[in-house]
Amino acid sequence: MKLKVYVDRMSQPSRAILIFCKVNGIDFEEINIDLTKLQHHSLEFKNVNPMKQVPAIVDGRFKLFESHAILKYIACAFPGVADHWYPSDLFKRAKIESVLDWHHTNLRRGAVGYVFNGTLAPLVGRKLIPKVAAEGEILLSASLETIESFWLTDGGRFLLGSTQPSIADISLVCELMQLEVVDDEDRIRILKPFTKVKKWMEDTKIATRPHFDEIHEALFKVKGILQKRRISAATLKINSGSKL
Ligand SMILES: N[C@@H](CCC(=O)N[C@@H](CS)C(=O)NCC(=O)O)C(=O)O
Repeated sequence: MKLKVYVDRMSQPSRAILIFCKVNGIDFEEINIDLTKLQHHSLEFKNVNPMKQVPAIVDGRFKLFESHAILKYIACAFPGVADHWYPSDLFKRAKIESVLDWHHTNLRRGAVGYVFNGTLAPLVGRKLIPKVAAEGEILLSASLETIESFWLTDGGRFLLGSTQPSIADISLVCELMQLEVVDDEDRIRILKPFTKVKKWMEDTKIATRPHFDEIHEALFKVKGILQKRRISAATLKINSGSKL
C-alpha cells in the first residue's frame, strides 16, 4: 500500500515532507487537507491525526504526526534515501536532532507568531494580533542571528557545516519561506542582516530543485493575492484621503 501524506501546501512543515519525499523518489499519495476550509477538523481527518494538524502520514496501519518525526521515519523506512539526509552516524544524527528541537522552540515559534498574527490569520477566519506579531518578530530575528552565527558554521554550505543537506535544512528553510507572504519591504528588512542565511536558503533550494519550486507554487499564489489586496487597500486610502 502506498504511503499517504496528508498536507496543505500553505503549511510549511507539510511542504518539507512533500519536498523530501519527491527529492528521494518516494512513491506516495498526497491528500490535501484544506486548512482554510477547516478540513483538519473533519471526523475523517481526526482519525488520522487526533491533534487536527497537518502534516500527518499513514503507512499501512501505521499513523504518524509531527513533521520532524515524519521526516525521520521516512528517511529510515524507505530504502534509497541517501545517508546525508539523516546520517546513520550517531554523532551526526544527534546534532541534527539538536537543530530540529531548537527549531520548534525558537525559529518556528518566532516565524509563526510573526507571519500568522501579522498576515495570514484572516485566511482561516482569525483576527490579526499586531502585538503577538511584534513579539514573534523579535524571536524570529534572534533565531536568524543564531542560525547565522552558530548553526551555519564555516565548513560546508548547509547546517552544522555539512557539505550536503539534511532533513533539518529542508525543515528550517521551508519555515523561513513562509516569510514570502508578508509585505516585501518587511521581509527584506528582516532578512537583510543575515547574508549567510540568505545564501543557505538559496543553496537548499538549488539542492532540492525542481521540487522545491513546484511545492512552493501554492505559497507564491497566495503571496500574489495578498500583494494585490495590499495595493488595493493603499490605493483606497490615498483616494479617500484626497477627497477630504
Ligand atoms: N509541530 C507540528 C506543527 C504542525 C502545525 O502547526 N500545523 C499547522 C499548519 S502549519 C496546522 O495544521 N494548523 C491548524 C491548526 O492548528 O488548527 C509539526 O511540525 O508537524
